[in-house]
Amino acid sequence: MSMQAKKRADYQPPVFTITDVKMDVRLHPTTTRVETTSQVKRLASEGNALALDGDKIQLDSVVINDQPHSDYQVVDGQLLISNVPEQFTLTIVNTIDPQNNRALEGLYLSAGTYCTQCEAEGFRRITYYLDRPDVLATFEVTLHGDKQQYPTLLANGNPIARGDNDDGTHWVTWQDPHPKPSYLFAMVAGDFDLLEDTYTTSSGKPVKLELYVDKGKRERGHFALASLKRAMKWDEDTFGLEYDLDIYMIVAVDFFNMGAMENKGLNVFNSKFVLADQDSATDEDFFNVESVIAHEYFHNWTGNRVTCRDWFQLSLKEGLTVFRDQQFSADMTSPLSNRIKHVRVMREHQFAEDASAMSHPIRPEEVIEMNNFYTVTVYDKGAEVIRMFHTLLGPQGFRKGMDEYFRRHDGQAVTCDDFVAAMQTATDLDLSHFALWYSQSGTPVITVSSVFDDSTGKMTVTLSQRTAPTADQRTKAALFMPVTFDCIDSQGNHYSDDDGLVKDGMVILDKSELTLTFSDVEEPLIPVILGNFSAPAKVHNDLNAAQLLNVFQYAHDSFNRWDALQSLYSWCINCYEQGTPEAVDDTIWQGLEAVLTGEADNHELLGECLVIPSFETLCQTRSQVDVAALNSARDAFCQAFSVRLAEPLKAIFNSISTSAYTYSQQAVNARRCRNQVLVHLARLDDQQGAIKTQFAQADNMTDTLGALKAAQAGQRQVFETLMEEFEQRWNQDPLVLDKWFGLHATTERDDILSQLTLLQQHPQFTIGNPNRVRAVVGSFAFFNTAGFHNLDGSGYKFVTDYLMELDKVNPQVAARIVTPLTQWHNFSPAHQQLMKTQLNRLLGVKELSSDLFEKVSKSLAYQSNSEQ
Ligand code: 7MK
Ligand code: ZN
Repeated sequence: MSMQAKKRADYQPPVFTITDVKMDVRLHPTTTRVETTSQVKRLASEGNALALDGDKIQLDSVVINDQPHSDYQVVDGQLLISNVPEQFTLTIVNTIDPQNNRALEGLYLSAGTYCTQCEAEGFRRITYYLDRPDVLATFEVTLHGDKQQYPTLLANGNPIARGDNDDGTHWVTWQDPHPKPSYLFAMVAGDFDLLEDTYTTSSGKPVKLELYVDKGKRERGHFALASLKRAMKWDEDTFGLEYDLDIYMIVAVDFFNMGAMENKGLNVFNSKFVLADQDSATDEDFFNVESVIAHEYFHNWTGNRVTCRDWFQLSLKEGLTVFRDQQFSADMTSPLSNRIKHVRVMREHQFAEDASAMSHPIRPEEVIEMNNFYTVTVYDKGAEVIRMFHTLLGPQGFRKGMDEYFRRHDGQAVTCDDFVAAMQTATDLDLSHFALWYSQSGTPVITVSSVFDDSTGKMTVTLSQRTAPTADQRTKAALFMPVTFDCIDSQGNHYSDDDGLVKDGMVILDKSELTLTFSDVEEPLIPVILGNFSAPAKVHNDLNAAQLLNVFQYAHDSFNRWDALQSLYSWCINCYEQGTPEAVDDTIWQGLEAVLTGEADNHELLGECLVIPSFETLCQTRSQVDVAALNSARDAFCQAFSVRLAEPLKAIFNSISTSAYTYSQQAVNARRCRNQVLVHLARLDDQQGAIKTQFAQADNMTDTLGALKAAQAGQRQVFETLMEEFEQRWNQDPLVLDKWFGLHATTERDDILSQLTLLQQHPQFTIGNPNRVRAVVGSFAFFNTAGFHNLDGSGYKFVTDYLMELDKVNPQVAARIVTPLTQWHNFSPAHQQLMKTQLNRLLGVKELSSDLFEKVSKSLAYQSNSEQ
């Protein structure tokens, strides 16, 4: 393992390439034998040795053109083979140990299933290879395994032959005709239930669809399969993209580090993004299944057919594919709640990452451990950048750019610059300035300031932008941003600017400052910007409570309306923090009451507007946070909200009926709204009955969990009773139990650490399963604000102790969970000290993984903005 950073600027094309690979794999728990025969060709003249990547594998033999070859050595994990011809056949035999592979990278055996994960650099744990995305080869794979234990043997592409061996094993040969990089390689062996279907593409080609799930879980797979068909249709309709093999397989496994993986023709999924039925899955789970199924399917074009030249270009495929899955979800469900969901991710997580030691552009400049760069910046900010192209070009222009991208680059491994160049052909706008989004990190802040002149009736509104220095970059330049602009008065009239700079409700902010003028104005107008979150920026717009309520009432853009209430809540919480809760006066409560009564039938908008900003979101507009003070201010405001608005809240609750479960958008919105109202009612002593009734009567997991979440905010005794009942009902179903683990781990209580210890002793808990670890330790570190940030330091220490154990088992998951500790700079000096103490303990660990090393060492070296 290397602790050395690799730099984007140091990219070199490969010296050799591999065009064809034949693999023969004999599965065995501890000594799986892998024989790999590759056609190797020299591309560049300099350098003699062929350098192959390898990790944790046992080399048995090297053969070149059928002759044993001994001129090789293993140096720093690489196999250096000297004295090789210009073009040759290379056969390597090695063994690997899938059973003891608990990092879940490469080939591993968990819960009786063999499975692989190769992105980003896991293939080198299977055999020595040119494990880089710009080496594309066709693969033919023969898998041998015990016929009883592993009746299903899968690999990429189409099955071309199968048979039985004399020793009770059987074999299947798979051929993938599409050249691919090694990170898209996959194999699976197990004993599954199978769901089958077919899809006929728009040009009339039939495709076999196969979904493999754990025995007994077949009925929970139907929604995923239906989602796949919707995604296939959508990509044909929206982008003219058809599937390109005869068979598309999805395998759901319980042990998986991430959400899912787009291996060519053979997706592997974390079972939580496949299995869903009304009893065991919430509306949110259904949504996630559909969106992750679509995401992996869309990768077939954006990722597989056109792939990344090197890992610094990860956003080329991920930002684009996230944008595509977001558009799909918006079309399948509803645009507003989708947009709000993604903006919450940006504000709670991406802005925090940008303000931390791990700050990086969507196309990172340097990387120690690639696994650490599957980030909200690369994915979600990357998708926001693609969205800006879409906004600027319009749907047709964007489609034209995409067509050109595929025309130029199908079958190639390319860069983000190649993507921008293809998009450029679809527009007269100069996109060169836009390239800065790929190289500059940090969150731009747009400040709105206005001057109203009573005597002339003129008003000017100035938008200025600034990006603060980040850990990785000191100097910043002005970005190119499409900014929606709406200007209203207190009666709800809308105004146009004198010079027509605002076109179709949008202005381009491409310099540090821009001024708009308005004439014939009788009162200070209210500027409303960044509707639909048109650029990934923060906004400073000093509106008072009355103005924010005006925005809610009159703005054209629903996102702006929602956002105005979020700002109002944040302002109110600030009053509580400052010890002036009375500033939240009757006019404000009446305004909020008007929101509730006025929108009582708009369940989608109201459901979102009733969510008080999370602690994490509130942190983004505050510095040196005193956790207990902010937390109790937020609690106090929530309490007042429940008491002051009890009557309209009860009225809404009673107006939404709970009819038999269907997963339709209208029903989802109604349930979300009702459950959100219930959380507010739960803070009232006389409403505990409503929670118990809902829990007892629910015919679906959404309402069951809604009752539990409400109970978590309500009386402890009710919560405990319902949680016990839930555990008895679901203790044999780990995927459902994760919800219970998560609720326990995020409950505020004095004895939370002993509770966590109990959870870890639960029969279903194991450190080897990432879903369990995330549900217990991850939920605590990310979302149990009071417990994690306890000023006696015990929360930080608990997480750190656990990470020390976890790092030996699964460094990738450990490095994700360490994130909240690395964001010490958000908090007050006392917190900072305690957090850094724990980070230092981690850094002192012998044989710390490169994953944790990179994040912990960067975090400790970081001088936060306030210290600069
Ligand atoms: C999503 C990579 C894979 C983080 C979020 C995913 C991963 C990590 C799914 C694994 C993916 N290529 O499709 O992006
Ligand atoms: Zn992806």
